[in-house]
Amino acid sequence: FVKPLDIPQLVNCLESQLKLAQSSPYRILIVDDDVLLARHYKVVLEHAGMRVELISDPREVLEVMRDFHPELVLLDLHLPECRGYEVAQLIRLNPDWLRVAIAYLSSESDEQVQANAVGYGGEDFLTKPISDLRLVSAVCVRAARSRQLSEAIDRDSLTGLLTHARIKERVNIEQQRARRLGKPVCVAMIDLDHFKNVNDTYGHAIGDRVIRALAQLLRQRLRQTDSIGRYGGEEFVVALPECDTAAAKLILNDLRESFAAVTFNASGTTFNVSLSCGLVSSDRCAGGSNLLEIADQALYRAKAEGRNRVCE
Ligand code: GH3
Ligand code: MG
Ligand code: MG
Ligand code: MG
Repeated sequence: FVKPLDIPQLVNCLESQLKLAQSSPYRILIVDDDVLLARHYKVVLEHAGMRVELISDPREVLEVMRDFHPELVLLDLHLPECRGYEVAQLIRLNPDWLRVAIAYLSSESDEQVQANAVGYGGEDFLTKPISDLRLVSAVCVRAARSRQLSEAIDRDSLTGLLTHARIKERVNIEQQRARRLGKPVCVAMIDLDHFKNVNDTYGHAIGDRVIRALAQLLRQRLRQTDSIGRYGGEEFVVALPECDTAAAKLILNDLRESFAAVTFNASGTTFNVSLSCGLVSSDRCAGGSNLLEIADQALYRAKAEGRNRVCE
């Protein structure tokens, strides 16, 4: 029997962390051979809105991590085949899991043993017995931190837009979703015109300011459901789901004109920068087409035809 948690009391101190979890619950992996106790933890954490996987055999850890993508691993120290710190060490060997938080949860009370375990890669040592409230708050705070870090890693540091890898992934996901829904996704590749001149004339710092200005304009103008990424130095990719070519062309031409009208100040003068854009809609291509490649070809045509234009 699990007594319901005093959620209002929790929410007071965990408000921002719980808010983060509303869109998608935190994923917690518990590795513990004390199945009864671990099941209790699972129920408690699920009651607080998290998703929990439970394993008692440490040999399953890597496989479950690959499928479940936990944000926090709660590790027992004394396991049948090995020690929890060996599992932590194994997880830390794989750079794909840098963003996963690891905390021990064990009845081990020897401080030297605890310190050694933390030295192997777990960040923290929680001790059993642990109250439900303490468990939820400890797990929630660590999972939230892990998610915040993870989201930061996926963002380009100059612009805050999605990184190259993440926008490529988004384009693929949207392409599959478009096929399922029978509604097209439009993908645009945008590149600043004669940007080398901007850097050469006004310096790199001013060039950076221009890149940030375009990022800001894209964020302002596009919908919450659109994806925006910095694909390369002065190249951007946007994915516009549930949008046909005609609508996308209007949006992008509007953006193009707005950006060309932005006046930048540097070295006592003013200047403007234009952009070129290549556009493709998934409903004009075969199923497995590489939309980014086709958008890039359209961008090449926009450059060849004189720049400051949108081509399909
Ligand atoms: P085009 O109209 O054909 O695109 O000409 P361009 O000069 O814009 O094209 P090119 O690809 O030759 O040059 C892009 C320039 O963008 C070269 C590089 O120095 C600059 N660049 C790339 N990344 C950054 C960045 O992060 N900051 C700044 N300031 N410049 C960058
Ligand atoms: Mg144990
Ligand atoms: Mg350029
Ligand atoms: Mg370029």
